[in-house]
Amino acid sequence: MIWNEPLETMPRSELERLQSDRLGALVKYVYERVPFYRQRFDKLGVKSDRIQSIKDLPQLPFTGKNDLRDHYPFGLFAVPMDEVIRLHASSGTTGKPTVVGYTREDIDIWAEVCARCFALSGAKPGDIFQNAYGYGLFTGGLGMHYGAEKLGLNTIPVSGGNTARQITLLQDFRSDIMACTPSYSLTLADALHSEGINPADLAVRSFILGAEPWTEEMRDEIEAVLHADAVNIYGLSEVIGPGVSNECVEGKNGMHLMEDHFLCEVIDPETGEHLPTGSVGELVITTLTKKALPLIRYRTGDICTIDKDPCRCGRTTARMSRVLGRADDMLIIRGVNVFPTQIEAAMVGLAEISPHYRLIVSRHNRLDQLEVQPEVTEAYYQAIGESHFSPENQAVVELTNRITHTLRDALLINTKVTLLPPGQAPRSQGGKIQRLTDTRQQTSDDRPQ
Ligand code: DLL
Repeated sequence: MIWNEPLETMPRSELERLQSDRLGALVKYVYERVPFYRQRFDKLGVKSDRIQSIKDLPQLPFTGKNDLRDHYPFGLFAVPMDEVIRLHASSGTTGKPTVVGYTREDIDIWAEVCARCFALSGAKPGDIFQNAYGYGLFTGGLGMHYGAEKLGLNTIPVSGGNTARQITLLQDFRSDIMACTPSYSLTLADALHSEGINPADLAVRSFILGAEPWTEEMRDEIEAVLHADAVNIYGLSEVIGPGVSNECVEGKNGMHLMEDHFLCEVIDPETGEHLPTGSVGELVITTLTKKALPLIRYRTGDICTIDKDPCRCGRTTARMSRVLGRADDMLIIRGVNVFPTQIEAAMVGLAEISPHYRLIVSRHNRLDQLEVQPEVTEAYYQAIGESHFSPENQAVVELTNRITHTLRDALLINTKVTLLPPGQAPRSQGGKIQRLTDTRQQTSDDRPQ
């Protein structure tokens, strides 16, 4: 089922005309209403009435997460607060979160794009839908909720976690569709297994999985253990929340972008150059219809490709690949966003350690683990004595524990800390320093035994 057939199967030439019209109106809208954009356009000499086609897009400036932070909390809003009916915020750990606002019209658009996602995932009106994305400031729960109601699903707002209750609902309500993070679907599979429940006896046809990176290998595993389709959904708070794109269950070969609302391009993350269709690069999104927080060329930081070839499901919308990585260095550890700069900032006051460190992210028993390896100072190393510098040494244990607590307070997640002798952490070779090793894509310990 295609939820909005006229818009989702529109010939590309017509779609591009619609996008051009909307882009022209948007540029005038933000110039008139958002001082930040007026100043940026003026500085760059962008004349808002000259932007009339999507071909003009590269002339426009980018917007970044920092711009939202610099105008915290509501400084980029384009409408007065009495027109804003909802606020959400991104899952920042320390510092200021990114705040996003919605007018009534924005909420309707959000419900519309999420309704399309459900149809893409194989849901039909009347299906029972178990929504295991978190309700709250996170956009996952409420975003999916409104889309589900719009499509006409029996919506269960169970929210995230509480696996025993999720299983009870799956069994007693016989949910047809479930939405959660991909890693949680595996936790659920484990719990079903240990309860002796055969997932094939449940009614779920489709799991709608997103909000964090996952792989084709994980899909194979999830589909095999849960006896259901696993489809990918993508989105980000700044742009709307879930609903930017979603795979079709027929193809499962890239996520259909809601291109009448979101104008998407791929750029070179280093140079900012707009890249031809099919290139790997950073996804940049211009919101074509949002009223409260319209964004021009928002840099998502997500690396992907875009494919405009026709899809067998009949939709004409372009498809984005899985998120292949992050352009910046933000890590998502068990759903919490962590920036290496936060780790540095937390450790900077500790006299015993040098500014050099290594980060290792891995996955054990399906849980992400962040290991921080700070290097101790030469003075500390000499004071302990080279031959006594070992994880068992009492002083090393004390310092390790102290750093672990400091990091937990700063990041709100548990990390493993291992001290390195002087000179062992990576140094810049002239270019960008590579402090991070992320083995999550390669580890096989989260595969079925
Ligand atoms: O995660 C919105 C969402 C909720 C999407 C529920 C899908 C389902 P944020 O918390 O702002 O919003 O995080 C956005 O999460 O820039 C990506 O890096 C990552 N992300 C989201 N979906 C996917 C996905 C929500 N399917 C950030 N694959 C984005 C990989 C994803 N990464």
